[in-house]
Amino acid sequence: MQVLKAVCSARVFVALLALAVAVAAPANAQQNWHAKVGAETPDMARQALAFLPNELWIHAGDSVTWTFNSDEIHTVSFLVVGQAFPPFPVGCPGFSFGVASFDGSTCVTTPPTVKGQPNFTVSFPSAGNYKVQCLVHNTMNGVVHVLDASLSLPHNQAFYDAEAMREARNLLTDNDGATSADMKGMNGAAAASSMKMSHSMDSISVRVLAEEKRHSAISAKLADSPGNAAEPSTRVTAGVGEIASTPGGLQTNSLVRFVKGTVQIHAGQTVEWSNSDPEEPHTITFGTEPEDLFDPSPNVTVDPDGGLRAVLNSPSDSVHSGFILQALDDQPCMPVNSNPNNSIALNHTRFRVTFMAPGTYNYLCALHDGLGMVGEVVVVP
Ligand SMILES: [Cu+2]
Repeated sequence: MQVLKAVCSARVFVALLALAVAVAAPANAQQNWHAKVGAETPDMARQALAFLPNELWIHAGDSVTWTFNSDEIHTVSFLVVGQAFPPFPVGCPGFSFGVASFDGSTCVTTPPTVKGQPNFTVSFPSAGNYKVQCLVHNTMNGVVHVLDASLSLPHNQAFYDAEAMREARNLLTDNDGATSADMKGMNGAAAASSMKMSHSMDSISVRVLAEEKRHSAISAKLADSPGNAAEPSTRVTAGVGEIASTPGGLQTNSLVRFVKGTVQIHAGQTVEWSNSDPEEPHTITFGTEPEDLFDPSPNVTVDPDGGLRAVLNSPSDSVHSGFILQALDDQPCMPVNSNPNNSIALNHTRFRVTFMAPGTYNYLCALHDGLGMVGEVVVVP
């Protein structure tokens, strides 16, 4: 009984102490929280398309400051329930700069932003659960839980800082098994650092290896049948990615590189590029970049299987694949999207080019060459 009394009075003491602390630091003091937008390896090849962390618990009246942290563009956007998902160049329409307030009634978004550009601070006056979304990357989102000021919060800023680092590391070390030697645009030190982080047997590497295996089986079959010069002799993976999830929402990692993108072939042979990234579109662009990056150049045709095709007669020729990308997935109970440019498995994800003349053909992704996404086709007689 004495013990119980002692425990009880200790509890009362702790409770009184907690009350004293609560009085000393009023629950309604407004706090400013911090989170990051995106992360990347030093060579920019691996991109974490993610809010880091992507789940926060704060009090009504608090604010959150998001710092942009990658050379890939992102937005911090809070949309209104029921509004049409806006294209990122359009915004809400319109954009907020520097500071904004969100209570669920009026859309707020930054313009597309990269590392080194101004932070974005959003204050949340009302309790509620608010989804944060990147308008550039559909599979990049999170949630801010805004609690009444009388409730206690589960985590402090130190927890969120550690969580951001942990999530970024998990996304950036998800290696597809490719080495720096497989990719142009990987410089020595940066390549070494990303190699150090690699672990070879994760699901992405399995995916790439499986695809390579399938390809070599096809090649063996084609070699038996004559007259298939238009069939690809060489295949290049134009980007690889993977969608991950926390309880707060989706995060995506993308390898923004042409894997084994420097290839040598004979005149008359064909190279096929294919995109294995669920989120990032890429282009395969030779020569002059067109104004319209989204659509293929006029010298591109469509194969019966939906793959795109072109023929280059000289290293000075230009051709642009347009966006090679996976479509967004269809949602249960929503109308299935019949637009072939925006329904799953019906997008152009492959580009085939036949090279007629010897020479060196340099190419790039018109969207990501700034991140180092370039390659080279050497055509020998
Ligand atoms: Cu790209």
